[in-house]
Amino acid sequence: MPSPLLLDVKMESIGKFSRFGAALAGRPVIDVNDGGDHPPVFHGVRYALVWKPAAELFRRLPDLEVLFSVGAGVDHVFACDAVPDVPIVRFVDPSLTGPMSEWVVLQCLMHLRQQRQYDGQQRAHVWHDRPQAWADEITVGIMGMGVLGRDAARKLGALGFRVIGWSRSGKPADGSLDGLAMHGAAELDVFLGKSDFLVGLLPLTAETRGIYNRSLFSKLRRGSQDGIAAPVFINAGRGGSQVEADIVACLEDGTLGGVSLDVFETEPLPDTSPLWDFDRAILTPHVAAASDMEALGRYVAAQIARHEAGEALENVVDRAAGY
Ligand code: NDP
Ligand code: OXD
Repeated sequence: MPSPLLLDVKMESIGKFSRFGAALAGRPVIDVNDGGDHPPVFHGVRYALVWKPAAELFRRLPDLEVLFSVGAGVDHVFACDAVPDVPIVRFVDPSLTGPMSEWVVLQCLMHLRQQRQYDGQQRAHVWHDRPQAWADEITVGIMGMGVLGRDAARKLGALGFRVIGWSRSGKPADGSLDGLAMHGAAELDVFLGKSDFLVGLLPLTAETRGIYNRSLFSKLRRGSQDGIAAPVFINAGRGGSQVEADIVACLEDGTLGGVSLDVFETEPLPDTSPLWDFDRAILTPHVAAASDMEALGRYVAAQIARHEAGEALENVVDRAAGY
């Protein structure tokens, strides 16, 4: 009998459980949120899949061997106490990467083609053509050149945008950048000074908390391109990396021309947030790349099969770095 997979997943899309279960190929599942009568300690449970798990969960899993994250990010795991000393495997899959790049490309095009301004003209029945810059006049700076940043870079590059990237270690960007790859604090200002559109695809760690703030926005390239309200900030990494009071103030005083945000300091975004009411703010409710449950089930099953065959797990988090 295979060891069960324990689930502690608080997200709406986990509703599609049937496809998830089928993809697990017969492995039993214990859902700690199913309202059932669960034991205080889950002896014999070697695997768990979590999203924002209960703070005390890990104390109930003495036999845990591998911890899986429902998403690519693992900040929700490190927010817990007593994170066990087992490999933490994050979700990396084309079903996540592709949609994220779609979202990033969509936002860059919305700002490039001034769609919000044309929406306003449409509402006011105004027929007026605006000066238009082209993609090859815009530099998109991507903060976070990991799995998601590299794919977005490739796809933006294919549309003609100039793309530059910034990361922690400056690992080679495997050809996804034809522009500059920069890294570390020393190169950040140069990177920002070249960026018309700034895309955030960083994980949330102690180093990246609050990194998108007024000081950073004020270093973006200014006064750039025809008609476009720039610079633009686009974030789908984590809301904890952005200072929303600064974003609001920077939209008000023109330090930022526009923003697209998928992630927020508090989710759901409180009804009282001024961000809701800016024409130049495009907001989506943390949906840039939702985990597909069937793909996730297949992924978890494949990783467990590797583990049980004595092969190395893939996409294991670096605990010291926090992502
Ligand atoms: P990766 O781990 O593959 O990439 C992370 C990138 O961030 C790497 O390039 C890394 O640098 C860089 N980085 C990390 N810390 C720093 C730092 N202190 N300074 C500079 N660069 C840093 O992650 P993914 O690309 O798979 O995912 C990124 C994030 O996207 C996730 O952590 C998650 O928060 C978010 N996400 C959001 C979703 C949504 O729907 N909104 C969906 C999926 C993910 P280096 O290359 O040197 O290691
Ligand atoms: C993720 C997310 O980290 O959906 O995958 O935010």
